[in-house]
Amino acid sequence: MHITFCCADTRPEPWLEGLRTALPGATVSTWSPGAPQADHAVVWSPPQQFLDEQPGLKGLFNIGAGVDALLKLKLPPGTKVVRLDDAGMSVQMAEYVCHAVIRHFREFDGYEADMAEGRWSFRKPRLRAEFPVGVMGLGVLGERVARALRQFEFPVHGWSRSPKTIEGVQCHAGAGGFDAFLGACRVLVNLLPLTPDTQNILNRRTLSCLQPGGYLINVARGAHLVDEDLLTLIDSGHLAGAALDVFRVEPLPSDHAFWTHPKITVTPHTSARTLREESIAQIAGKIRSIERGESIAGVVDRERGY
Ligand code: NDP
Ligand code: OXD
Repeated sequence: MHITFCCADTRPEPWLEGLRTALPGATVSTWSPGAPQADHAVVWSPPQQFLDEQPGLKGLFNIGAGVDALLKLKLPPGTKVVRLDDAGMSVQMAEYVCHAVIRHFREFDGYEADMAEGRWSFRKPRLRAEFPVGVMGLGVLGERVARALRQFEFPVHGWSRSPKTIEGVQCHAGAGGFDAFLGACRVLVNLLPLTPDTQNILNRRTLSCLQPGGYLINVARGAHLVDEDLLTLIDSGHLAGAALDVFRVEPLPSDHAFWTHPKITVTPHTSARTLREESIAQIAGKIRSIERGESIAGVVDRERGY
């Protein structure tokens, strides 16, 4: 069995070594133009030439959860496209989102500013009931985040394409349930995949539906958000601010208004990092299953886009 590795911005050696250890007997190598056909590929943002030259892949394993960049390419029709299925990401995402919600709710940003000025001053406690949090996308990451927020006793709403039942979370579904979901939330967390249906979904109209003093946490993809609309709504006072981890252009250009806006927190696409060991174990397990003719979880529905 031959496994080829083609991942942009990733040091190949530890991955190759890990895959060789997890799949003894397999030949594992980095792809270069003209390389022979492999059985499976481990990829992140591969060039189109790679896919054109590897039409017979059985599995194309993305080393991230989001497959939007991959699905923009022309993919071999018979190949299974497989996303990372948690692999240590959901706990990181829960940490990031709970931190962002609590930092905003408890005004820790304000206390940091006070400390910088040597000021000892209390802020009035806020009521959790007045900070309902909405999670857009209740998949592998969104469900974990919604459950984690419940642990802190925030009222939690969730929105997904198909109806869900999650204990303690008020679930809304489909286009018909979208505005009621938004209107029920003051803090909005985006964990949707980027698809033609969800591109620009965080815009002036939808963000205006949030309760006054709304706060946005975008941890999914930059192209979900219309940047100018967020700035307009913060500057008009309808939104209190935002914590942003993902951007239309990454790295975020140095002259972008988000860098210096006092009500916006920027992090460099780091809310849930790919963990190498967990990811290799998961991918190797799925390759073994495919080779045994078994079905696997995490196969992307190309029509749906996630
Ligand atoms: P999943 O595919 O497991 O979940 C996607 C969820 O979104 C599902 O609940 C799905 O509904 C819902 N959904 C999809 N389309 C729509 C729609 N049109 N309307 C309403 N709901 C919709 O994805 P993950 O939870 O694993 O990941 C989510 C995204 O997070 C990734 O696609 C990626 O972009 C981003 N991400 C960001 C990272 C970072 O570091 N910033 C790290 C990892 C991921 P249903 O359940 O009904 O299908
Ligand atoms: C992912 C990401 O999709 O890192 O996994 O954003």
